[in-house]
Amino acid sequence: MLKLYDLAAANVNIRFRPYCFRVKMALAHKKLAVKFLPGHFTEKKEIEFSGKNKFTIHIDGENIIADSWEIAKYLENEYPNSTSLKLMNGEVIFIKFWTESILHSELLKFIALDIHNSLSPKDKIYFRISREKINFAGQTLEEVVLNREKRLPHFQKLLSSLRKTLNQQNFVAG
Ligand SMILES: N[C@@H](CCC(=O)N[C@@H](CS)C(=O)NCC(=O)O)C(=O)O
Repeated sequence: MLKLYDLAAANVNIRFRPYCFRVKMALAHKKLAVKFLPGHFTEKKEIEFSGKNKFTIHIDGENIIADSWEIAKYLENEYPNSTSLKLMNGEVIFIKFWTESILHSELLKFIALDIHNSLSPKDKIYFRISREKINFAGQTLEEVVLNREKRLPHFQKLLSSLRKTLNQQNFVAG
């Protein structure tokens, strides 16, 4: 059985991390069954065996693969008879980079405090300190989400090409 470590909130049924979602979508696309193992920001001991300090970690028997893109490549190579992820298609690469450089950071400006509030007490401290420093140049999470309703139209505009694409076809990649 394939296994995937997946970051979780205080309630382990709440999973919110985008890179883990990518792998879940890839596994679903390839119709591969997987067991999800919940992880936490401050409990990285669980994934020490992988030599990495970030989720996403995927286990397939003896094989341990880290990083969502590497996992996708691995799944393509190891499971060639299931539906292809078409990783080399231009639009897939474009979506990967657009998501990482634009979508994630813009979305985080809306939901950072909600993520924080859903975490366990220890994870809350870690998330606040790391995100305020790394993602928001010292702004507090509360300052970051301030006036988010007013910023919504701008964010919706950023999504307009996606929206138009999905009005025309069921999936971004056709
Ligand atoms: N490039 C990696 C990024 C992995 C990543 O950023 N994982 C997040 C969860 S989605 C994480 O583990 N963060 C832990 C931390 O910030 O301490 C991938 O594609 O999997």
